[in-house]
Amino acid sequence: MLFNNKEVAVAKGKVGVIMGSESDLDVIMECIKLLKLFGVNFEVDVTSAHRSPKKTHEYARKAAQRGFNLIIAAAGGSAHLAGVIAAETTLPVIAIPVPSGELRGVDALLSTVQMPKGVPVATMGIGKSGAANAALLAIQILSLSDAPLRKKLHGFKKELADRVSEVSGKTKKNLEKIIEKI
Ligand code: RP5
Repeated sequence: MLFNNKEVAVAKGKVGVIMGSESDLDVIMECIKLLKLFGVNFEVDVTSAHRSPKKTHEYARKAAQRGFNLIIAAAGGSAHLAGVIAAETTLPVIAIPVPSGELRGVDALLSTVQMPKGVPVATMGIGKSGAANAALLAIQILSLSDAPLRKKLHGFKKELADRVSEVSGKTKKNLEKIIEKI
């Protein structure tokens, strides 16, 4: 089972994972867990488009020369982290809108997804599922030039499908029992 596989070889590419605040970590762990599971190299950092703009610009400018193949940027509030990074690099940027404050991530989603023409950001869904999908999208991009990683993705997909079959089999039996009693 891929989910329990501890012996994963290290993939070729490297991902930069950044978050706007340490308070985003709980959500970002869903991303980090999957990157680790697939054996992808990554580096984590905290930088904010609003609170540490200089560091954020510097990070974006140096990302390619530091060997990153793509950046995953997570932020909440009126999130601008992914957009600011995308403005300064040609690397693909994947955004995770983090739920925080009164609007619970809808603010972060909207401020990230509707980028101006010319500066794309691949925006995931809000929160933990978005964080997991950010990792998977990054892995899919890296797998274009990494056959062993692609093989792991096929295994992952098969596992997802097997689980649905298992659960749907049980649900079907339960439903049949309930219908019989009606
Ligand atoms: C954003 O503001 C961060 O990404 C975080 O999601 C949100 C709240 O940050 P803290 O006030 O918890 O540091 O910049």
